[in-house]
Amino acid sequence: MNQERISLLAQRLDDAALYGRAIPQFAEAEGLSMQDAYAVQATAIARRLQRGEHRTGVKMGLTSRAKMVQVGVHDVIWGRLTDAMAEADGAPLSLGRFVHPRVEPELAFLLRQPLPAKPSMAEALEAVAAIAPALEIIDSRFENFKFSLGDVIADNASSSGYVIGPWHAPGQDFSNLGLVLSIDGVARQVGSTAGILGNPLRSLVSAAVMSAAAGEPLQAGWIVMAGGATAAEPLNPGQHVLLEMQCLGRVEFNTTV
Ligand code: 0L1
Ligand code: MG
Repeated sequence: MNQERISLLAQRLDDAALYGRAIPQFAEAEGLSMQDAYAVQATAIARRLQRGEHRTGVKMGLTSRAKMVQVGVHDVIWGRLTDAMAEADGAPLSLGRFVHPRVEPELAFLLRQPLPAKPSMAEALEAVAAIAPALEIIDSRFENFKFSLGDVIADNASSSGYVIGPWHAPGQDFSNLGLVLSIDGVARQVGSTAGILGNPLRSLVSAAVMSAAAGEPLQAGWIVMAGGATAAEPLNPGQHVLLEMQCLGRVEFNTTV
């Protein structure tokens, strides 16, 4: 696909995110390859960076069976994070800018050094400065939250916002920590960090491989969101959203219109 077409699709997605308006799927009609889809994603992110946003890291998507089943797409994917997506722990979150937001429980990594293109699990762990419980706000720009693999890759893996809880040294075993996602005091998702590829560290290794292959190796100071440990829950105004994670504590926000 030529760069002109890629730029047009990137603009369509970028506008949909900017104005909170859903658009029809396009991957099938456009004959989008995986490579094209990641090129659309990169071009849409470049538009954000041109507007003054800064790159903060990487998000991994569809890293758990629960997530794959929920959206009917069965491949691990990745997307790019910027500072405009970061929301403060405990702060109100206005839903006005989203199309049909959902929230999911994750584990976040903070890197203290760059990662090689194909790190071992030990090398990946060595690069981690801290880990934290985290909430990802996802929002497909496609109508009815329906998409194919190519669509969702182009749409930056539905990336929309992220909230990071308290950081902890990575000295403890975080491969199987229990977690509960509650909305308005009612447990809506119960799971474990083991839901993320059996061990969230595997997701960090995949992030290193995939982003290095795209010419953007993981950097010191970047955040890597490991992916949803459970299915995502829909968000509506007036909710209190809380993630409690064994050993790592809590992260929360309140939704407003
Ligand atoms: O973070 C994710 O797993 C999202 C990947 C894209 C699919 C979705 O929107 O749930
Ligand atoms: Mg996610």
